[in-house]
Amino acid sequence: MKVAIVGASGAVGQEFLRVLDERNFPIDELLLFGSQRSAGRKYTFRGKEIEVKLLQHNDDFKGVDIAFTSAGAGTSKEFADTITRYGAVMIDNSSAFRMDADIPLVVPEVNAQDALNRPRGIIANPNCTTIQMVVALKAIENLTHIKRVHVSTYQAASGAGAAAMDELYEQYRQVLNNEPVKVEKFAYQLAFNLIPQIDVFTDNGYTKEEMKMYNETRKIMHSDVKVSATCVRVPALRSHSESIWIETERPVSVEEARKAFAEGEGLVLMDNPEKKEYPMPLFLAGKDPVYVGRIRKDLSDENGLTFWIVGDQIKKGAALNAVQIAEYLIKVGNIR
Ligand code: 11C
Repeated sequence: MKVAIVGASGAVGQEFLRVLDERNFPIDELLLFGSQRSAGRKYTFRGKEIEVKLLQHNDDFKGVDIAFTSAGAGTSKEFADTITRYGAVMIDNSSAFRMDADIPLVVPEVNAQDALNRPRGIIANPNCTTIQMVVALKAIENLTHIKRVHVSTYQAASGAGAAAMDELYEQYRQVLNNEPVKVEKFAYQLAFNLIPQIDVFTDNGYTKEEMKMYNETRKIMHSDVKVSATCVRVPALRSHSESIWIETERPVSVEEARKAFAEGEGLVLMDNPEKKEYPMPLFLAGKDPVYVGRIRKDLSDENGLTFWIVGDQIKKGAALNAVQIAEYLIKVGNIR
């Protein structure tokens, strides 16, 4: 398999290198691409040093089977034709194509088969908050239809990239040293704070991030579910957390939900209130699954259930989900 990573120097690009290696992904040749800024950097993969090439409109993607792209929506749009021209499957982590009718939007635990129908050779990887939420929702949707979701997210600095993670560290250091706090990657100081805005506001008062949760969830689940989200940036480093309330067609008991989550693909049940066991971002960074805990009946709605999930934003929320899509294509013999 000839594999390319576009955006190799970013937080997600670097995670691709780790995930591909730890999952023994079959690679004969790995190509790394980046912008002017990262071209020339060298990274080691399976003992071999690979230099990042400048992403250009040329024939570099000839012979490439799979291209994982994570360099922003603008770059994905500009280079999609160049990347897919010779038959490479482009698995794109950006928001560029997610809602296009002829581009599948895939979370393997939920709708792997959608990846087989890709007229433009592109498969979109959903937004991180959507990915981890639909993995959990699927376990309940298998029992009874979910009609409504209310969700508040607690999103780590990692969602804004590697430089934003560094900025959070720096801000804590600056505050503790009584130095002026530098704010570049976030709208406000994030250290010792919460910011109830991720991405820009849309006309209905919701942010783009919140509308992604609405639209992407419906597309992935092939569902008429309504999703109302409040997305908040919190000073955690790299795992996103979500407080989720669902209304189902028929009531689901806590015991039934626990069993469904425990057996759900890609999920780990961590729900033991007596022992103070519940998912927390500090302890779950770097892990593959989505963790579920704090499962309760909603006190205001017979058909309501509420729970808490945590998933590593860079892993399941980005690189791991994309690699799992590729693994599925290999498994069913559908790469070319
Ligand atoms: C964040 N979810 O946490 C965003 C990052 O559409 O892929 C990913 C944005 C996207 O800031």
